[in-house]
Amino acid sequence: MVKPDGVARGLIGGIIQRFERKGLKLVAARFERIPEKRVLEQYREHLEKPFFPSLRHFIESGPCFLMVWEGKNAVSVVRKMIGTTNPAEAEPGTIRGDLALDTGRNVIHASDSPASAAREISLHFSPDEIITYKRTDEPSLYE
Ligand code: IDP
Ligand code: MG
Repeated sequence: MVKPDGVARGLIGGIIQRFERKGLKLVAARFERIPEKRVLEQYREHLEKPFFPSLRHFIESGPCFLMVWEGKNAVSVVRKMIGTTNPAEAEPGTIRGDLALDTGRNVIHASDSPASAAREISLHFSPDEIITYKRTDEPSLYE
């Protein structure tokens, strides 16, 4: 999901374009201010961390753009594309490496494993919001 800083900076379109051009398929999306309950649930592993209050406050401060992307090894591919948590250390060419400076304003969230992806998708989307369709370039994307 594009976090409130990425939305405020007008980065949604450029981020979508990166994933589309990679060959990933967008199967669900929503633009919303995430309610407190789902913010706490999404970041539950960080509840006791010192940065949690500011993280939570920031995520609740404005709208986010939530997306589900599908494709071969989508979770690990997307994690590589977003770059490391601290944008100052993120490789150039990654989203955080190209577009951010500060850990607390790192523009984008992505699930860190297939298990957390399954959990986060079901937290934010109902099954009928996940859309099945074909991209016409699929035969050229996969061997
Ligand atoms: P990730 O987003 O790369 O998966 P996590 O360790 O899961 O990184 O942390 C979740 C989010 O919490 C980060 O993206 C960042 O916005 C925030 N965060 C993590 N560590 C710190 C920190 O040390 N200071 C401030 N914010 C942090
Ligand atoms: Mg994480």
